[in-house]
Amino acid sequence: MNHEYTVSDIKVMEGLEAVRVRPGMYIGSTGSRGLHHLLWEIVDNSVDEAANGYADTVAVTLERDGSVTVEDNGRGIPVGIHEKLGVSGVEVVFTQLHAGGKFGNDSYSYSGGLHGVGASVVNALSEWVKVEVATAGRLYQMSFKSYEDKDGMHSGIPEGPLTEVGRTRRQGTKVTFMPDARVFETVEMNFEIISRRLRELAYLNKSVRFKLTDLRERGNAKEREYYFEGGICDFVKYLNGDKVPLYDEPIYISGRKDNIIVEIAMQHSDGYSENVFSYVNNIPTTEGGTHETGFRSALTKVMNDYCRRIGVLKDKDASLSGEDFREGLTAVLSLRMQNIQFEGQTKTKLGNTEARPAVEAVMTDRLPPILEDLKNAQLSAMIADKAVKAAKAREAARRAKSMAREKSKLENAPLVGKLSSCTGRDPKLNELFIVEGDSAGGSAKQGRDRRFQAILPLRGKVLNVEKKRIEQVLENEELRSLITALGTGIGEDFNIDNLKYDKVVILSDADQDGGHIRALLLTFFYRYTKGLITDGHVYIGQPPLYKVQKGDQAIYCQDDKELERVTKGMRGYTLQRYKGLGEMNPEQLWETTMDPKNRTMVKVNIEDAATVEHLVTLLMGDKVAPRKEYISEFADFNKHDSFTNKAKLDS
Ligand code: TSJ
Repeated sequence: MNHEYTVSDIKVMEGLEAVRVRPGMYIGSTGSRGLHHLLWEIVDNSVDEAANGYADTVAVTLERDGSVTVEDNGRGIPVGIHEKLGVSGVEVVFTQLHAGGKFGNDSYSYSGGLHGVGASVVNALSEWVKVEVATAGRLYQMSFKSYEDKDGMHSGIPEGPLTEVGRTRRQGTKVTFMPDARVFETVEMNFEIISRRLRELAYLNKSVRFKLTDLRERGNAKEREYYFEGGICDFVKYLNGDKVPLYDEPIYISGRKDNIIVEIAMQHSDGYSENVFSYVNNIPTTEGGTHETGFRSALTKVMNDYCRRIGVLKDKDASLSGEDFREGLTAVLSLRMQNIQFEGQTKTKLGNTEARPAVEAVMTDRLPPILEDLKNAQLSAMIADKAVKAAKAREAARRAKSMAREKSKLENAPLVGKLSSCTGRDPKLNELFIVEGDSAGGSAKQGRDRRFQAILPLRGKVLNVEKKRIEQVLENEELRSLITALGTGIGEDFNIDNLKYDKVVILSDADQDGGHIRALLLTFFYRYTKGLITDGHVYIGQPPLYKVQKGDQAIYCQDDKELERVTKGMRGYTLQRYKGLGEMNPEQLWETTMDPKNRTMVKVNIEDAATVEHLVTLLMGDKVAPRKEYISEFADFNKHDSFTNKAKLDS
């Protein structure tokens, strides 16, 4: 770490050509994800510079012509001539694959890791790149271009060497790139995705200012700025923003062990769910891993010790379980370390064994004095008290659960009575439609293909599980019939292998009520059967909003935009607007919404757990005021409902 970077440290491995041939190998995909990956590659460099204390501002601009600019006020990419290659550092960074300290073992970099393939990959996959470096009073420029001629494709070719173009008082690096439309299926960057990630980075890198400007729409520039002096403490407050915290300020712990930097912020609320968001080198570790394990085990140990010391637990008492201390806990865990290894299905699980003892050491070292601090007496008592209550509730829940199991055995028949099951027995082919309202349920029952489609009609509102412990969930009839139909069990008992349907489709009206029911169901899935969502089994049916009839021909439209397109220049048609699913007859419902050949369904996909979490608590939590605000902000619950926007749904 205490190593001065020089231009010759940059390692040189292979030519740029490989990148064009197999873009997926370098950036994952050539879809929207891969496109944004280009931006993260560049942003990572600026974040590194800021994390090392040399820059405090990172600005992203979506330019009018579709190019993207990233600018920081750091030291500037080295402009000196590389010893072995004989060209400037800037040229090396943009033309040599795997150039950059990140790939050396004595790397200075803490960011990237998942990204970290470097600026050369961005250059290879861009039509052109322009670089400006301002350093030591001088401004330098260089540009690169990709083109095709009789010899084939040439990518990322310098248009000339790095050139000094004048004097400047500024300092920093500015890179503009034009993603190549010949490579990407889409070259349209998404303002919300970028905004969300920059906000996250701002939380994870306190006191660094992140700016986003969107100039693409003429006369309608959009701007966002993120800056959090409190870092991950502010993140926790934001996540808990709609809950009732048990104490005002999050607990903040930081330390370093064996070259691993550990930062933790945590705060309990009066809710029941546990929400731990972890990151390594700014990368979300959605599947958890060794660092989270260390956090949980240390929290349990330290808190039990504390409870014994203050007499909440007596000698004869059994220790409280970890989950008791995590009831209502929101925590953000951020590590910085080298040579990170990812595991798990989506490669978002930290595998480094050394991370666990490092987190444990920092927690065991720093948490006790905070608990013991007289100023924090109330905080400590609140946590202990909450855990004791949680333990009692857990015991009650265990009893209720086994009762519910017994009960459900007895009442199995009436419970699944509401479900119209399908005749086919292959779960891989079967679909469960959860339909709002009895009349729509009736139409769906008649209209479906009973060989593989089952219907579960919902009467009235679904229980808001966000405000309930598991025993109340198990007492709710509506949810019990759903749980029985799914076959997977819930919570700790959840087992995806027992899922009876490949697709679980929510079918609700395209109005506010329908949106609410959908949000309630998604909340239930999110809290109790998360695997259904992460494995991609949950869908949202998209019934049409309009029917355009001309003669004996009918065209269905999903939304106003489609209606406009379809009816443009058309005359002499009749228009029907469906107020709800109930207005459709069985044939129409089949044709438009259920028939796999015609229907559009949107798959629910949790990409951004922190945002979904925030959203779930915002929509379902105790505080009403922010929820109202949110609902009016997203009043159009039809297609662009909150989950569509925030959790990112893809067709
Ligand atoms: F991706 C990129 F390489 F194109 C890029 C790099 C893009 C952007 C917007 C910024 C950067 C960048 C690189 N910002 N700051 C730096 N800093 C360095 O590369 C740097 C400067 C000086 C020294 C040194 O040891 O003197 C070391 C480094 C890594």
